[in-house]
Amino acid sequence: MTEQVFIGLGSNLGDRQENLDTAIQAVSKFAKVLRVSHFYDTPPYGYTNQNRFLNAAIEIETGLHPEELLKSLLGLETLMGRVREFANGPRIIDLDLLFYDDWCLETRILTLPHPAISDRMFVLEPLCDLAPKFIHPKLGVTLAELKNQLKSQADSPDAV
Ligand code: PH2
Ligand code: MG
Ligand code: MG
Repeated sequence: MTEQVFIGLGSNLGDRQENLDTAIQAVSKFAKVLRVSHFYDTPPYGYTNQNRFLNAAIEIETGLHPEELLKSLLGLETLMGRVREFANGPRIIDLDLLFYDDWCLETRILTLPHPAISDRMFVLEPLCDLAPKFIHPKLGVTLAELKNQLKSQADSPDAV
């Protein structure tokens, strides 16, 4: 069994709250959902011409290997009707495997930790609800520190 596995959830199409609730319920069929973060209404990051997102994170316990877990998450996205049109575009549901204990790996289908954690407040904020002291196994700093770093970057103006 795993110690600390975190999944990030996001939705910006249809009933966003219902989509996240449905996804969490469905994840609990193949993993034990230990904790759910607060839910955050966030501005779209990356591709900005789309609806706001509802984001959250969950902590789970599982006997599944990371790639099996990823396949279960992607299968659930498809089951919920997700259609991939373009990168960072609108989605009914997005389920990202963020951390699998302290595993660092790069396979054809999976990178651990998820490569886009430290620059995304919509990921760090819910993660910090669950585990502010969790150490990012590649960067060697806590999630709370990453969140503070990102916040101070966003606050400080660029020199011209
Ligand atoms: N997901 C993306 C791209 N941009 N922006 C917000 N606010 N929330 C997301 O979950 C999100 C995003 C690609 O995964
Ligand atoms: Mg994502
Ligand atoms: Mg994804």
